[in-house]
This record gives sequence, structure tokens and C-alpha cells, in this order.
Amino acid sequence: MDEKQKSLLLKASSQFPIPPGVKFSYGTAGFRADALILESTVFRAGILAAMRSMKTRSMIGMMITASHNKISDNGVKIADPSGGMLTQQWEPFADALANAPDSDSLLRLITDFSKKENIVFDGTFRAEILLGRDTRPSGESLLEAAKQGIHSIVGSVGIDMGVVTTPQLHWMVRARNKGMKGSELDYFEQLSSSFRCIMDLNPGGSVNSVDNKLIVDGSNGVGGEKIESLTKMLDGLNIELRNSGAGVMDILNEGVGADFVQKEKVVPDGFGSNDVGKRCASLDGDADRLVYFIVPSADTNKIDIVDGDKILSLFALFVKEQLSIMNIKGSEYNSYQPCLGVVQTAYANGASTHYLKELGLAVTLTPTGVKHLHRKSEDYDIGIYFEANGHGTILFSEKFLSWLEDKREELASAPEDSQQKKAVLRLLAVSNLINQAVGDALSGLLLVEAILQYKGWSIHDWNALYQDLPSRQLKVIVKDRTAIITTNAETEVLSPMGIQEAINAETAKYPQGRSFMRPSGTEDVVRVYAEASTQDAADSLANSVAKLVDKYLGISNS
Ligand code: 16G
Ligand code: MG
Repeated sequence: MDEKQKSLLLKASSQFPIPPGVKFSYGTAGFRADALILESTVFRAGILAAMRSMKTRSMIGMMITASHNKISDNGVKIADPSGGMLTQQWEPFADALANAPDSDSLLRLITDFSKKENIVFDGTFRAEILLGRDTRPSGESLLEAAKQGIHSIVGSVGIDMGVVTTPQLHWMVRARNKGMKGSELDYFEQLSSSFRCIMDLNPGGSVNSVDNKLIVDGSNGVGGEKIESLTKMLDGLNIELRNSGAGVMDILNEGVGADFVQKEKVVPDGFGSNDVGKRCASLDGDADRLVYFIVPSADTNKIDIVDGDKILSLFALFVKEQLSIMNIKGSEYNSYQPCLGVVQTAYANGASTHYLKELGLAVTLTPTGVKHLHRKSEDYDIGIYFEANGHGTILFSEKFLSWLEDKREELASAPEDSQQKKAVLRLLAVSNLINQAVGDALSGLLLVEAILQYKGWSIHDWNALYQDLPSRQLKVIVKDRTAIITTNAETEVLSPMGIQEAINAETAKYPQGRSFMRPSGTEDVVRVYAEASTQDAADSLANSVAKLVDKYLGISNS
């Protein structure tokens, strides 16, 4: 590193001292904290993004968001050239960078790491970072900090995409690195044209007119604004947007949004007795989560949640159906058997896993966090993943897509009503509609709507695919959650010793009982999950396991 680069880094970083007494961790989905203490972290993440761009010789993404967290929080995460999450190999460097106590140690870290990674700071490569932020007021000043970080590496530029959803930014990074057009308008055009294509191929069975309207809870975040732009480009979809964030009292994620409805299972603000029986959907604050719900009666504030597991089941059913339409016995299509797999986490309701296995699908569990599910889904020709909380998408392998393209050509002269041809065209359209970079509430919502229309199903028909087992989630505050080591996709605890045996003994007392504990990757708590054949039983099992967590690890246990 030459003297010019060194002094640039020293000078810029001295403007962003780290707050005393805080330890930052890249965590499950990037750095997250109170926005007031994040400037140095975002500045340093800007340096990291520029170095990652130099290393990969590609465009990198940087998104400023704290997703479903409260409005006063913010965060930052990095998107790799594929549009996916930052490689896990760089996470320890991200942590070290964020916590380096002063400019000199920061410089030393950068010098050592760049030597190890063969990154040469000679200013000859133009590192490019696409920057996005959600609607949080703190986003603007944090964006400035990000730019300062980027500019402290000679030859690096930040391209500001403004206020976007997290999946939009990931999509743009992926598109641009593939040499395709990657503006917001391109994103909307791709989604709307592929949606139209699937709808045009639908057999014409339509849901009844009352049910035809979809009511969307925008979580008072960026998703609302974007869904409005998208709906303007769409026919055949009647969307009423609530919680758009436009009103003075509309506070981001407060009593609204996908995280709230999925965890609390109660009616979000802006919804009520007039919505009984209607098809409703909630996005989270940065629109990478999607869940649906039904208000079952005017007498209760409880909702029936149609969560990520049900979305996964709907997608899996649809894709499997298209594959079997193409795979007529004795035909040439038998020569290649695409492998369809589904990926869930331990939070997936046991009833969903049972349903998917009954469909004959390979079901795999990974630890919590999109990066784990996404990576596992890449093992399949078609990998569908969802977390119960609404993060998920469908990944198509290059091999499968080029096979589909060949089939399209072969079937070009087949009659318009050829079912095989339609199935091929449908799957190609799905691969364009559904975000291949990361789970995306907007593209996921369009695919759900198109499939319901295809099947002529109401939300009630969809919800009846299987019945969720009653479940309960609890949080427990402990002395040190890093003392916990889990295995088998977080379904078992290795350390502290003895706790797993105690959990097993409790769980065995309940019919259809299942429970696990895991340290949160985003909060300083331990999470407990339990399910059983009745709500009372699930509550009681969750409470017993929470007591065990407290006994083995709790604050009171000192
Ligand atoms: C983050 C993750 C999400 C995960 C959640 C778990 C991404 C983009 N988001 O929101 O996948 O379900 O954390 O939080 O990876 P927890 O560790 O606090 O339970
Ligand atoms: Mg989110």
C-alpha cells in the first residue's frame, strides 16, 4: 500500500471513531444496532465493500437497513457479486474491521488482510459499490458514512440507488454483474412481464370476485412505496395497500409488518373486523419477508397465519405439478430428471415438513439465516427455501434453465394448448419472476397470486393444504449466549452439557412434541421454540424448556 493510500485511510478513519464499550458483530444478516452508534461501522463496511469489489473484480452491494427492527435502529449488509450474502469467509474480517480500536490498528488489519487475499491498492481497478437504503431517517447520514468509507480506497466509487428494498438492491447487483440492465425500472419490468406471462398461461379458473382483492400491509416501510409503483404496471391484480408509511402516525414496523404478524399472530394496525375472511399479506420493513394471513372473525384480534412454510408448500406443489406435466412417461423428457429439493429450518412447522415429505420431496434443514438456506438450495436443479418467518425464494440451476430453453425451442411449433409447452413456459417465467439473488416479498407475492389464480384457489383453500401444529416461541435472557453450541441445524444442544437430555425428557411428555433452543443471531437472547398437539401443551413445553435454559445459563444462575 503506498503512502497516499495510507494517509487517505488514516485521515478518513479518524473522522469516524468507534463508540466506546460496544462490540459489533456481522451476525446473521449484517451489522445492526442503534443508528446513533453505527457511523463508524458503516464507514468501515464501505472499506470492506471496496476491498471485496477489488478482490472479486465485480460490483458489490451495500444495503443500509435494520429490516423489521424498530425505527431507531439501523444496519448494514454487503451483497456479493452473485447478489447473495457476503461470503462467510470474510465475516471474521468484517468483525475485526468494525471493532478495530483506532485508525492505526484499522490500517494494520487492512494491510494484513489485503496481503493474505492478494488485494493490491494501486488504484488501477475501479471498485464499484451499489448503495441502497430503506426509509429510516438515519439512512441518509449513514449513507454518507458509507460513501466516505468507499472513497477512502483509491479508485473506488459508490453508486447511490436511493431508497430501495433489500431484494431490489441484491437483484441489481446480480443483474449488473451478469451484464444485464439493472435499474429499478428494469426490475419492475422483469417482474411485471414475467407475472403477465404466467397469468396468460393460466387455465382461466379465477378466484371469486370478493376474494379477488389482496390487502397488503406495507409495514410502513419501503415495500409499500414500491408495491404501488409495481401495481401501476400490472393488470389482473387488485391490491389495496395499507400501512404505506405515508401518514404522520405511521411508524415503521410498529404493530405492523411480517415480523409482527408472524410472531404475535394478532391483527396488525390498519386491519380489523371489516377484513374478516379476506386475503391479506404483510411485508417486513425492507420487504424481504412475506407472510399472508386471514382475520377469521370479528370477535377476536387473533389471525390465522399463512406463513413462509405455507408459501413454500404452495410453490413446491406448483413446481412439482409443472415438472410432472412435462415428464410424460415414455417421452423424451424422461432422459433428464431435474432434482427438486426444499430447504427449511428447525422453525418450520412440523405439519409443513410432513406435508412436503408426503409430496415425495427431499426436505433438508439448515441453521437459521438466509445465507444457510440459500447455499443449500443451490445443490438442486430447483431448490425452494423458506423460513417460517417469510424469507425465501426459488433457485434454478443454470443447467436446468438451459434444458428448459432447449425444450422451449423444441416445442416452439407445438400447438398453443400443448400442456407440456405451457409447463415449460410457466417455469421459465417463474425463474424470471422470482428473485434469484435473495428472498423478495414483492416477487414472492406476485408468484403466490399467480399460483392461486392458476389453481382457482382462495386463501382458505391454500391454508387448508395442512393444519399447523400449535407452537410457541419464547425469549430468555442469559449471562452469555455464546456459551451455547448447537448441532444438527440447531435442533440439538452440545453445550452446556446435560441440557439436551433435559429438553428431550420434557419433550417426550407431550404428544407430537418438538422443541429446541438456540442463541439468537440478532439479539442478546436465547430463543425457545416448542410445538405440540394443542396450544396449551405447546405453551407448557415452551415454558418448561425456557426454565431449563434459565437453570443452565440464566442471569439468576450466577
Ligand atoms: C435475520 C435473518 C433471518 C433470520 C433471523 C433470525 C437474513 C437476511 N435475515 O433476520 O433469516 O430468520 O435473522 O433472527 O438472513 P434470530 O437469530 O434473532 O432468531
Ligand atoms: Mg427484512
